[in-house]
Amino acid sequence: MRITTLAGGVGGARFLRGLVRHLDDALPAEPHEPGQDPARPEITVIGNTGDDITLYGLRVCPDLDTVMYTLGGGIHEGQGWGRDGETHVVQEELAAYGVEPQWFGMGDRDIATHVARTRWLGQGLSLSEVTSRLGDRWGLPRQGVRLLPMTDDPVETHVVVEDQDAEGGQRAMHFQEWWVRHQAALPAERFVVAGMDRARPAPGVLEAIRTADLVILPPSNPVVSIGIILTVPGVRDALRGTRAPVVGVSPVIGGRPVRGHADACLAALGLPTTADAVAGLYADFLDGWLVDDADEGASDLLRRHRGLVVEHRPLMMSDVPTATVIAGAALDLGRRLQ
Ligand code: GDP
Ligand code: FO1
Ligand code: CA
Repeated sequence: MRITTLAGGVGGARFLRGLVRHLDDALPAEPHEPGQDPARPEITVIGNTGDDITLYGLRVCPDLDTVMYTLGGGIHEGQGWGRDGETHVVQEELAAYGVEPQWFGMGDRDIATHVARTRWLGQGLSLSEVTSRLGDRWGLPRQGVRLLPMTDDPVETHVVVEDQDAEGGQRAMHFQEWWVRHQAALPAERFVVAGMDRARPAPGVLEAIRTADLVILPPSNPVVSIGIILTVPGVRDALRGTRAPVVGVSPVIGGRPVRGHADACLAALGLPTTADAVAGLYADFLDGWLVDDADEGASDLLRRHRGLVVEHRPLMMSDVPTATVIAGAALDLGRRLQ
């Protein structure tokens, strides 16, 4: 069985860890050669690279790294991003030299990932090749996971905000500056992805969607994670055209974004923070939609107007076991829609 997922950072990564755990639990107990067990489903993760940024000359890919560290057991659990057991000597030394920016926290262990990535990119490897190399260290292949960047071409999400002092009354800043430095408090007018006009999907991305047995959208940010992946040329068409059922898990619980600033992102599109509004963004390819019990009321509307199969259950991923149960429910819904 081939499962293809689209993923941002923390929400996507926690769901994927649950998915891997659920599939592991379903495997027979006898030992088997790694990669030899035909019963183990292959999971392809198409990761968002719109968050990527170059800082201190290093290429940083936050969402790819969050997925990689979470699956590899190296994530800072409390934060949801970055490395566990982290120290910050390098950034303190950079601060002593007055090197900016200091608003983006980069730990020493994390920096090693960015140094390795930047070095390999400089040697001519594609981002896909680099991501595969980094993922080997974290045991992704052993878990049946193939992590692909959505594109090998450098792209960056920028946020257009109002600024009376700027020409035209607007200015654009990197997504990370808006999200981390300004905590998404400056109302966003729109999101633009620099470089997307020249971007192509990374090798294997469209094929993974077209040939999947099941496509799952984890509870990732619908605008700046999944929404950005959907703007990669060909991705949306592949989702519309795939024979696989497409099942999504709502990132909104009880009208709240759970964590992060998805509400500010939806507001930029003129949308409320509801499970219904998120499903609307995927309406042209979505077959099944899991909402939280708290949003059950909205599901009637979704069923009647969009012909979606909507089911409800608790969707808070409080720990690995709960994420495992949620991933199992998404898989189960997908299997029933096949
Ligand atoms: P980011 O890149 O780190 O912001 O992570 P993602 O884009 O993958 O996911 C962020 C989204 O995950 C947030 O907008 C939340 O709405 C959603 N989210 C986070 N934790 C949970 C959870 O426990 N349950 C559900 N259903 N959604 C969650
Ligand atoms: N998020 C923050 O809120 N503050 C930070 O200083 C920060 C640093 C950081 C460093 C590496 C990394 O992989 C992720 C980091 N994040 C940080 C999360 C980052 O903003 C992600 O892009 C989130 O996925 C937001 O969508
Ligand atoms: Ca992100």
